[in-house]
Parts: sequence; structure tokens; C-alpha cells
Amino acid sequence: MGLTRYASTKVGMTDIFYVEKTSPKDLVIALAGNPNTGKSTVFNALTGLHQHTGNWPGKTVANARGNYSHRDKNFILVDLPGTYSLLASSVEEQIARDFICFGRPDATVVVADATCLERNLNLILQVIELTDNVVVCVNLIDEAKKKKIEIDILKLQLELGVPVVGTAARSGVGLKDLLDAVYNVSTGKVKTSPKRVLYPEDIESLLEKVIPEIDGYVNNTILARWLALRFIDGDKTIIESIKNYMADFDDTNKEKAGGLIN
Ligand SMILES: Nc1nc2c(ncn2[C@@H]2O[C@H](COP(=O)(O)OP(=O)(O)O)[C@@H](O)[C@H]2O)c(=O)[nH]1
Ligand SMILES: [Mg+2]
Repeated sequence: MGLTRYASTKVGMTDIFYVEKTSPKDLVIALAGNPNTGKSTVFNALTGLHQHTGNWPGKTVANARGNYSHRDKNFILVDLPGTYSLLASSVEEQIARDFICFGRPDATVVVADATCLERNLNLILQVIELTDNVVVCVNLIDEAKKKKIEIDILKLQLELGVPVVGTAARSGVGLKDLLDAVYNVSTGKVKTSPKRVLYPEDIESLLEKVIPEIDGYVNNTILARWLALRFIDGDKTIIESIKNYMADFDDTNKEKAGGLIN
């Protein structure tokens, strides 16, 4: 029966992903990015005074959530810890990964630094590997301009297959376009076609064997591929997260998943 219950409601998730909504129609947006890309600046510009901060449950990592409205919708923005990757090698990376993976936000915005885009692409590609609903916010375009760096936003959008918006968040430039892009992706008005990394043949053929083992329990082919990649990678933290966050993943399945890793 897979994870239908989990996927269609948020029942069964532990506190860490609990996002309080004022209406079931509220949309949850995750804000990811490398440290110092302007994530908090974007967060503050969009949510203003409508925010609250604390720690992630059980962790000493800061957690900020806030609300904003755009057109006919209310959005809840969750500021994830700044990370360079989602490979869960630190508690920050694990929170960011698990929120995107198991918290199932309606869209994820990846804030990137226009002055060193290449370094930021690592995280962007990892997020795209995990979910379709991604908007890339290339921030600090004012700084890039000063350094004579020009970003071809449309080309980047074509290459990635998800909407890309250029912003200078500190001065509010491009935020309206960002709001529109987030609205369109999270409401499904715009369908993305993310370009996913294709791995060497030996890995792809392993994936073909592992994915069907997982498919029955994960009602989402992207997630199945991503989980299979983690299993092949030998990532044991993902087993812990599955046990914690996938309510319908019963003991037999957990053992099976554990077996795949060994
Ligand atoms: N010039 C410029 N500075 C920015 C912009 N966005 C953020 N900053 C500055 O970059 C620094 C890091 O921003 P912050 O929002 O704290 O980054 P975070 O670590 O990703 O949350 C701060 O000094 C911001 O004022 C921008 O678009 N242009
Ligand atoms: Mg910050």
C-alpha cells in the first residue's frame, strides 16, 4: 500500500516536520542554500514580521518559519540550515535533506550565490534529484555585476529544467518574480522538467535492480530513485530517517531496507 497516507496527509510525521497551517490550502515552501547566499535576507524580505524562530525539535540548529501571501494563497516559508550538500554528513545537512525528502514541502527554493554559481550547483543538482518542485533563486546579482560576472538566467533555466530567477534580495530586486515562480511551481500551474544526473552504467544498472525493491513502499518514483542511490552509496543515516519519518514503513520493510545496505 506504499506511503499513500503519508503522502496525502502529514499524519505520522514526527515533530521535526510539523508545519502548522492556518488552512489546509496553505502551501509549504522550503528555503535551501549554501551558507551566506542571502537565504535569511530572502526569508526576511518575504515574511517581514510574520515569522517565528526557535530550534529544530531536539537539535541545537536554528529554525525559522514565516508566512506571506501572494495572489490568492498563503505560504509558509521554512528556512532550512545553510548547507553545501544534502549527503547528511552533518546535523544541518540531515535536517535539510530530511525536510525536503520526508517533510514534502510544496516547493523548494534553492538560493544560490551569483558570484560563485558553480560551487552552488552541487546543492542545486542534489535538490533536483530529490524533488520536481524546485525554484532556483540566483541571488547577489548586484555583487556579480560589480565583479563583471554575467549570469544567463534563461540558459540556466533550460539547462536545469526548473524556473530560475535572478535577485538582489537586499534591495528587493527580482523578489516579485521569485514570488510568481514559487506560486506557479507549488500550485502546479507550471510543471518543471528537472534534468537529473545520469550515473555511469554500473550504477544505473544497480539502480534498475534496487528501485523495484523500494518502489512498492514509496509512492513516488523520484524518491525511490533517490533512496536507491543512497542505499547504493551505503548511507546508513537514511535508514534511521526512514524509521523515524515514514509512518507506513513497517518493521519487515525496515529490515529489508537495512538488508539492502549491507
Ligand atoms: N549585495 C548584496 N548583499 C546581499 C544580498 N542578499 C544578502 N546579502 C548580504 O549577504 C550577507 C549574507 O546574507 P544572509 O541572508 O545572512 O545569508 P544566509 O547565510 O544565506 O542566510 C548579509 O550581509 C546580507 O546583507 C544581495 O542580494 N546583495
Ligand atoms: Mg541564514
